[in-house]
Amino acid sequence: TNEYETILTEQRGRVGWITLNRPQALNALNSQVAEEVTAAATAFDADPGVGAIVVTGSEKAFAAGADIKEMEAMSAAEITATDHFGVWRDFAAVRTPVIAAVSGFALGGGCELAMMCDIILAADNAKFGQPEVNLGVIPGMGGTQRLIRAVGYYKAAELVLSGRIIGAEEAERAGLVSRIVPTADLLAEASTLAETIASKSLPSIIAAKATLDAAMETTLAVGLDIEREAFASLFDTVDQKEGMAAFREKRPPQFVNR
Ligand code: CO8
Repeated sequence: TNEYETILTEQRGRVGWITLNRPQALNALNSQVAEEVTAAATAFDADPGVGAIVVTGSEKAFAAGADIKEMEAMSAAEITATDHFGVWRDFAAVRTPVIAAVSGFALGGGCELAMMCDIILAADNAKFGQPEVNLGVIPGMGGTQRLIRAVGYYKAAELVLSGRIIGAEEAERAGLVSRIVPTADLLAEASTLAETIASKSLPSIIAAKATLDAAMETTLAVGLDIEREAFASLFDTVDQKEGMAAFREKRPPQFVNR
């Protein structure tokens, strides 16, 4: 399909693909990209035929940040009044698991977009950082908050305060990245992972993501309550009975996603 100008979208089996496509600006995230990525992700989210989403860029750049040229002349009042980039809240609220397949630069808003996803797969050439202090500003799409939750206060503080850019290995050691794969294999690995997730029962996957998300927001006691309730609710699904019967009968389950 090509209803968008700054991204490419495609559904392959039960996986929705969103490819950032502004090569002339290293996929810098302007307002149009924000709106199109969010619209595409929201549409995939609403489609029960989609069980996982992959967001990726080019080999050189996942995304080199928010669009500096678009922001440069803005005033504080304008950023606030237009809720510049508030649309990303709707992207982060997507209930379907989203995999960021990162090759090349994931800087500033690019790193923040990756962190709005549930899983970050890195190509061995991936580079992550929050270089906003080099521009006289700070991260504005979640970088100070999500990076701390991902890598802990001290690592995040060093990166946000210095603007230092890290490679895939350091990002993996820090826990930002779940796995590093050879650059040439990134899309195939992302595809296999997304297909694996999309092959599970959708209600269980949606409940798992919602419960994982809750852990980012709340205390252990409240999070355990949320988990217990979500766990119990799944025993009303056809797929729970099927999954457990299939185990007992030593055969693969046939999930119907309800
Ligand atoms: N915005 C706009 N254009 C960009 C951006 C960007 N973030 N990054 C690269 N480009 C453009 C370049 O201007 C250049 O365009 P042109 O050919 O017209 O001059 C083209 O992409 C290619 O870039 P380079 O020639 O610079 O490529 P190099 O390979 O030499 O360098 C780098 C690659 C190192 C990635 C370099 O481009 C760079 O440093 N980019 C900026 C990285 C950065 O600072 N990112 C943070 C941006 S600020 C941010 O993300 C804040 C988020 C919060 C916003 C929330 C708002 C509410």
